[in-house]
Amino acid sequence: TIAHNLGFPRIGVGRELKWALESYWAGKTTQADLLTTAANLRAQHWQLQRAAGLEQVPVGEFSFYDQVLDHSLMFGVVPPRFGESSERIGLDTYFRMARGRAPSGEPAAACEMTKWFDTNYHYIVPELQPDQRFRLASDKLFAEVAEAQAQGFSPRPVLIGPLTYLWLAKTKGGDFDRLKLLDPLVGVYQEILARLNEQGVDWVQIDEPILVLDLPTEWLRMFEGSYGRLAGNRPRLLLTTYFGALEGSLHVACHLPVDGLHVDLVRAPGQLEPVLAKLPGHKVLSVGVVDGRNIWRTDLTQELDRLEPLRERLGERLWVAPSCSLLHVPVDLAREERLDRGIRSWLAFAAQKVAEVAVLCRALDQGRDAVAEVLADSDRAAQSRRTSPDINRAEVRKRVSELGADAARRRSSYSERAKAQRERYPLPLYPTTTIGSFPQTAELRVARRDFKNGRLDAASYETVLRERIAHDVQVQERWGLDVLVHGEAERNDMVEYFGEQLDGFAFSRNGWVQSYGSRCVKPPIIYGDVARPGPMTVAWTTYAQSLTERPMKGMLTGPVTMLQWSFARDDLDRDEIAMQIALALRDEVIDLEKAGIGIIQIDEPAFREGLPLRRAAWRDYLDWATRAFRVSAGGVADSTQIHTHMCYSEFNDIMTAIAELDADVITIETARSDMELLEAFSDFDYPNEIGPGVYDIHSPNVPATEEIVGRVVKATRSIPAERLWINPDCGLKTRGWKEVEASLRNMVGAARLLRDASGQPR
Ligand code: THG
Ligand code: ZN
Repeated sequence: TIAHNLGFPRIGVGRELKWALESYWAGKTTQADLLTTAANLRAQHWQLQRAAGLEQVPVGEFSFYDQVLDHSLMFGVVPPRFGESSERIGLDTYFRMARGRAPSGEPAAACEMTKWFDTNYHYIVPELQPDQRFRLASDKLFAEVAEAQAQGFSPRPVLIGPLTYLWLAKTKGGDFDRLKLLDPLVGVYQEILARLNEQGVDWVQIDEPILVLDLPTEWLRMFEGSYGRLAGNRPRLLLTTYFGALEGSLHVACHLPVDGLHVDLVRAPGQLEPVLAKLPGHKVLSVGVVDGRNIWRTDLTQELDRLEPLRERLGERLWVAPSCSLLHVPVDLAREERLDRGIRSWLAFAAQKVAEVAVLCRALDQGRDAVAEVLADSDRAAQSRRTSPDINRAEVRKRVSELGADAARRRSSYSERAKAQRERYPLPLYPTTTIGSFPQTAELRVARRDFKNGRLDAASYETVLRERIAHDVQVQERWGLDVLVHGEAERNDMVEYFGEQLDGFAFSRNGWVQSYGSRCVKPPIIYGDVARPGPMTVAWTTYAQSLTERPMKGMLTGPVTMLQWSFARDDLDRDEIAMQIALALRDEVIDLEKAGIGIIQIDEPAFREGLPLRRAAWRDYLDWATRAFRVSAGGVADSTQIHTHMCYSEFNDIMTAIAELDADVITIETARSDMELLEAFSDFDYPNEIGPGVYDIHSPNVPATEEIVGRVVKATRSIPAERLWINPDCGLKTRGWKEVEASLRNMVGAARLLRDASGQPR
């Protein structure tokens, strides 16, 4: 039985690639240094996979920034604004496309970035022109194949399939049918496969994850013809699907002229039987049984119970792998010495997952006795996880199960609440506020690091934070904002900060996962029932409120986002985990209210990205996600104003659910689309208050006052002025103080001009 892997994380266990990239971008190291680091990482990762027991290693999934961008380069898909005309496109053009700038060369607008299916990984969106030509424009893949061969590995190159590549792309310079470009694109695939064949490659992995989406028939129909053209001079092809079940694409996926099919049996175990019934007898079936999207250790005995009969049926045709690329999990658990020993025994990162795949295959080939010790260890871990008292807490379960319908409802309707809130806070027309975070200084980061390493005591750390908060409050008063924030000096990542204070969450020290480019996140691990041992934000918020007469907004991360950006337990349904978090937040909201905080924001930036890949599952998700938010917000009086914030969302699909959140105020990202996103809200007749972001915080540019006035005037065509707030697009944490001051002063200036023009008091 062949043990294999669809892709390995490239960032490095100590984030070596991140540091090498950032130092190259800063001009501190040369391209040769960067290439050396990359080659070392590849060699190290191939060795690790072979040592674990894999015969083939994935090659070409290593990327300096993003694997979709690698394909754009390989196909010569470089937008004209980058002025690239060389035969082979180099690394600096590549970085300019990703970042809008590079160590050498003129700046140009960076390519768009968006989420890879339902993950927290962001890819660079290919931009296709109506007359787009494709040509083989990079040798990176072939060079890496040769590199692996020279080191004695058996490389299995990884390609994104032509239909998935086109699906992920967007058209520029006119709205045209991308499928028209399929034919010429397939020509380049033929050329690539022929070259890999010449290199002596045996198998190529070709990823078509769009086969698990609700694919329009015109797309599904194109598979057969294009894969038909890939027959002939090429290595054998393993068609890989992941993140879901094939369903409507089942027939096509099973009958394409390729040599094997990979299916995700973690997300979609039910598809095994239908696939077995359809798959022709000469094809390899690769089963993804080790979870590539989560960090739980596989229960090997239980897995063998499922695999052994399969091995009987398929013989040598059965391959075993993780469910998807391991890009979405951290590198190596061996680095987590500080993690609680019990919890650690339940986990597996990429290095451990590869070893699990190999052990499963050995047991299938040589019998369970050959790996008896590993199985016994796995059994013990599974047993301890099932019975741990830290995981199952009766009082938490009881509280969730006894929740009545009332818990998810505010006491009165929005219009009545709005009256009570206006009485409590007589804010001017066009009230100004910010999303919550202010820039963090180098001093603050050093203090946090020292505090975490025990070099700075708690009292001194607190002093640093208090000074920072006082500063942030003072500048907001000076600049004339109406609703203030404390600036979040005490927080690193918005999910990590809350997770650290809740029971049921654990933290790795090095569990980094690439988010985009060199940027990583360290998702918390939700291992048990979630409960709040005590208030989490009340002290900081009330301290900030004590410094000003103006309303101070309390700042929380919502239940759906906490869940979405964590590694969640797989032994409890997501709706139930979300509800446990919602109840913890509800208590925090009530405590803030008791402490006199009358405006509380519950951020849900990941609300849209949690939407399932298949439409049939949307209703269920939106129901529980909405309910979780409402439970977290539902415990307060009419006069307490609940805000929420959502980033970069395709709102049209979810407008009903957004209205059902029933937040008094929602702030959203609209500046980059020049307020066009607001149309979804006006078409829907959104009933509550909205703060459409009036400038883009992702760019260092300072918006002019007139520009902001123009945007607000545009917004008043969609939303009545009485229900409009004025705020930036998103948090200000990643910006510099200078541009923040200039931008916010202009923003407040714009609000004053607009109030004057409306004849209202300022
Ligand atoms: N938190 C979490 N997930 C997220 C975001 C977040 N997913 C979506 C979006 N925001 C991703 N954006 C970013 C932006 C910046 C960084 C990571 C993801 C970032 N990371 C630091 C780095 O890689 O250097 C590490 C930060 C740290 O040291 O804690 O800058 O906001 N959970
Ligand atoms: Zn945002």
